[in-house]
Amino acid sequence: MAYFKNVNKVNYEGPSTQNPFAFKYYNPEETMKNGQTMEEFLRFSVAYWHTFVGDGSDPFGQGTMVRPWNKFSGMDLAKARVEAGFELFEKLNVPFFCFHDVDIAPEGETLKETYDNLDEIVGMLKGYMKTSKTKLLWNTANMFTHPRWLHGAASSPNADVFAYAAAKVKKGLEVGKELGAENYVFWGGREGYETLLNTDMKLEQDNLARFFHMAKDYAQEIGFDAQFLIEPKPKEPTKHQYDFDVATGLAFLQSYDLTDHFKFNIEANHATLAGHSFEHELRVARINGMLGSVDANQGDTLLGWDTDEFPTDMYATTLAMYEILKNGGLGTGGLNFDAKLRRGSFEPDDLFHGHIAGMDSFAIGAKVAERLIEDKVFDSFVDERYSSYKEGIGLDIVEGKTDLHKLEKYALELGSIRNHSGRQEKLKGLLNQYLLEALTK
Ligand code: XUL
Ligand code: CO
Repeated sequence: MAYFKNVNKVNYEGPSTQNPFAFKYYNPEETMKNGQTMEEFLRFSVAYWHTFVGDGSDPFGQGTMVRPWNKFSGMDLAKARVEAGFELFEKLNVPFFCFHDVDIAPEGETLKETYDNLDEIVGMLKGYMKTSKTKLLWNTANMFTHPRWLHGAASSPNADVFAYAAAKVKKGLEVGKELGAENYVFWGGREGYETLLNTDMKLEQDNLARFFHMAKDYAQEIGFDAQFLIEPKPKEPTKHQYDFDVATGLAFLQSYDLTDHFKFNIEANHATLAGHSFEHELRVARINGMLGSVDANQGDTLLGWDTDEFPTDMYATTLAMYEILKNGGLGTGGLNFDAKLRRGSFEPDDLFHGHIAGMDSFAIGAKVAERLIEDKVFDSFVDERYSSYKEGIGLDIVEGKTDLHKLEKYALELGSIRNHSGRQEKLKGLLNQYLLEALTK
């Protein structure tokens, strides 16, 4: 059955096309400067939860999304979503998708029943994946929706909940292996606290680390070599989440000897919720060798919550691609559209409009960023800005050849200190020039 009757395969038609169901900038076959095709480099992925499950409900109103598969329920609905899924993947020509366990199959009355439901749908997914090019970028366990997680999962004060969470992740790792997932994601939706008055923070964090170690051990035991990823988010749903941002997550991984097994999945809107820019989080991860994957979306600067919009801000996509190119790509990671349509964009066609806009925006970002890097627009400036560390006292500092005695002696002999302009406005103007040039070429 065709669920998206209005849309045929979405092809690249170039910037002047009038066809709304065509790519204007994303040309999967175009070779980038690094020799990879855009498809190989950008590694786009569809998020199962927003695209096939999300109904558009918000705290004030019920769902609005018109989805032809919603005439089914239970396992029939789960199966219809798989059919709709592969139709959309093929029409959008995306290489990857991602899901939480509960997105693909309904939870049963018991854990065993949940496993059975999962097994049936995983079998069906596997069948579809045999003939489709779309692969699994990552899977994860939803440990935040059901009431059992009300105090957390691996950081719950209730050991039974910890055990239940462990069972879900064990199953998730098996499913990931079965479907050839390239990564496995942990996002601690309820791993945090509401008030310190009832919280043993030390035990909760120790337990979270124990949980990650057990997951890593089990993955090794079954030969599942996916990259593990932590997805930082400061708050929402909890008031304070332990995976607050990349820097906090990194300190956690370092404290608990987990850095060899984890990288970060960075979500744009989570960065802004933490008071950072998207590129800041990518930079922190990159310079620490921890940039694994990206949840591509954007927030709204006028709103203080996670709006998960499809990414269309070309400054953000350009500066994100700048970091990703500097990282040498995302390795086994990708650009997963953890993005949902606005409540008013309720028609199935809108799913295509959202993804096309997002894919085109990142393609523009990639093209602009690779030119900025090739022309050393910022690099040459940054290089010059730090040139005092390439010789004399600066080189001694960098090479560890000084101490406070030597530096004091040097400072006492200094005449006047001369600083140089940071040229922020000039650099921003250059960024505009490169963006516009890429768009008009
Ligand atoms: C929630 C969020 C999650 C993770 C996976 O804000 O981003 O969907 O990506 O659990
Ligand atoms: Co996400």
